[in-house]
Amino acid sequence: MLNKIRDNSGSVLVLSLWILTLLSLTALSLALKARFELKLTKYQWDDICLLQSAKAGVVHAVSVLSKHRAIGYSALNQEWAHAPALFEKLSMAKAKLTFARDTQDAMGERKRFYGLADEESKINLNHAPKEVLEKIFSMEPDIVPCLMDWRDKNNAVLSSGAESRYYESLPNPYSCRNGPLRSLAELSLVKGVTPDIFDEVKEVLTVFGTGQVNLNTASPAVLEKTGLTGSLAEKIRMFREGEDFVMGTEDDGVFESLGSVLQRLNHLYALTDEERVSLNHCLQKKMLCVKSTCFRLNMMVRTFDSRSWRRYDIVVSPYQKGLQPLYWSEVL
Ligand SMILES: [Ca+2]
Ligand SMILES: [Ca+2]
Repeated sequence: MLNKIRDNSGSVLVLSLWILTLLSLTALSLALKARFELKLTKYQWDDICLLQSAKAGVVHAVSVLSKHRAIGYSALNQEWAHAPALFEKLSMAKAKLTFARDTQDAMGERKRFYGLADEESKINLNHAPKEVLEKIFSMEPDIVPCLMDWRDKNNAVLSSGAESRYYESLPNPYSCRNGPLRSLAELSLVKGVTPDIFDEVKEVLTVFGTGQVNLNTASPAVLEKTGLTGSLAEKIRMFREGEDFVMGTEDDGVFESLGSVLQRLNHLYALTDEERVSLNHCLQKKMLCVKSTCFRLNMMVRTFDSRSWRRYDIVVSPYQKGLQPLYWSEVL
């Protein structure tokens, strides 16, 4: 009898220990879940703060650009292009913002500017004539008719081109745009454009802006692809750099109007006939400008404790569309 009572006491003790263990595990699980949810809420709160701060950043950038609205030209020595006080370490809403633009000079040296980039410093794929596209895609000329088919409204195939019939026969089919490209990434959908070719050309291209190239901001490589001779593109670079040989400083040469370009260059450098012809050709074809209309914001946004961050790629057209961005993408 005594043994039976001892056995029962032992079983009750083991059962109690099991129940205690189960209760402890349940409590631990609830604590972990509560902690996870708290953390999740913090990150969701961070997301909201980062997005709101990025929107405040767009308002800030447009307000800086609006100071230049009445000036007849856009140049790299204006504060939208580089002003650390305005663009390097900003505190807006609930986060820190940095607007940076990385460039590479002719020697391959990289330089960081704190400011915005103008889209008219690049060639617009939606407007570039065939002769310009042929210079850009000289490594694979068949891309030119394919790209022209991609952006024209019809489904008539150009020689060596491709329309929807081709794209819809692919293993992962899609339709031809038959209209303007909406982002530069769309170029990689065009027949013949491999990842290597895309990487090779992406730095000189855009799908935003008027289609004209700004003589005050475009690189010599872009100017040459637009149709100017290589030697004239170099003379324009030297003129813009000024006496300190640095672009984006006070002594920079600036073209205030298209009408003054030939006179200002000729005053400093003796232009050859070939250089004059290339300049006049581009001017007559209305391929050049001195004022930009679209600007790109490469924006890094961090929470004040640096726990969360986002990088945004945004394009605005402040003189035409105001605050509403033409393009907004989170860079992963
Ligand atoms: Ca088409
Ligand atoms: Ca300079």
